[in-house]
Amino acid sequence: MPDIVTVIRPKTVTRSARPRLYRVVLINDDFTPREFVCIVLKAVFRMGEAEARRVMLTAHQKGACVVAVFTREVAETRAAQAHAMAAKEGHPLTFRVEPED
Ligand code: NFA
Repeated sequence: MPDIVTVIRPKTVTRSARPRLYRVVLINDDFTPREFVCIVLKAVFRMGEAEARRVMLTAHQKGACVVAVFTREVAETRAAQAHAMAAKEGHPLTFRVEPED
C-alpha cells in the first residue's frame, strides 16, 4: 500500500512585480583586440556593428561601459558566455554584473 502524502500548496505566491535588474558592464583591458570585443558583443548581446563599436570604444576610452540590463540569471549567463568566448581565444576580456539601485 502506498503512503498517502499530503502536499500543502500556498494559494498565492507573492512575487515582486518588478524583479531586480542587473547591468552587464564591459571592462577595458590592454590586450583584447577591439575587433574581437565587437564580435563578442554582436554574438552574445545581439548588437549590430554600430552599437557594438560604440560600446567597445566607450569602454576603451572610459574604462567601462554598460552593455545591457537583464534579470539576474540572464545577466550572469550572458556575462559568462561572453567571458568564455574570450577565454577560449586567450583574451583577458571581462564583464562585471552589478545590481541597479
Ligand atoms: N583596449 C583594447 C585595445 O586597445 C580594446 C578593448 C575595448 C578591450 C573594450 C576591452 C574592452 N585593444
